[in-house]
Amino acid sequence: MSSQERTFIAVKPDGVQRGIFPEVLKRFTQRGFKLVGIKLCTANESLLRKHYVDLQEKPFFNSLLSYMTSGPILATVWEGKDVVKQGRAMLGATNPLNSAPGTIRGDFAIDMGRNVIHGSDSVENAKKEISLWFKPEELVDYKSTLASWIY
Ligand code: RTP
Repeated sequence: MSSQERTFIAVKPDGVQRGIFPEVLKRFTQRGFKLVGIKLCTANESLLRKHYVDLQEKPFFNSLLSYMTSGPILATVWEGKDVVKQGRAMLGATNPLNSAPGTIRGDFAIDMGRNVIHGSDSVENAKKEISLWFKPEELVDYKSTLASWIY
């Protein structure tokens, strides 16, 4: 299992405006994952149509676009073993009513249409999403100087 696996985690506009983003950074950092990219940005419709290409036909697609363009998003990239799957587990189920306590959505989200955070659902989608949201020069490569087992 590669310790250089990467995932794309985005704190959605409600998560930024409600001040939940420091908690997200804290949880991923404490879990031992390495932050290799971070920026506060606003997403335009064309980027979101690419990001959510699989959901274009869904009845909630327009409200999803309005939600995701309603304010800044904190876009981040994290690196570490199994980070895609582990990250999804840390997020919790899409619908906060089904998200376990202790997960980010289970602890902070109120409803499905404002569920605080996005995380890539596969290694392949993570690669696509990272290249959609970040330029290669916005990502950093570095190794822990503390120990070889720390990312
Ligand atoms: P995400 O991509 O944001 O991490 O969420 P996900 O994989 O857990 O869920 P997905 O099915 O990809 O849906 C993307 C986002 O669309 C909104 N949504 N609303 N029925 C609804 O009203 C509905 N279903 C999904 C949520 O914000 C979800 O995170």
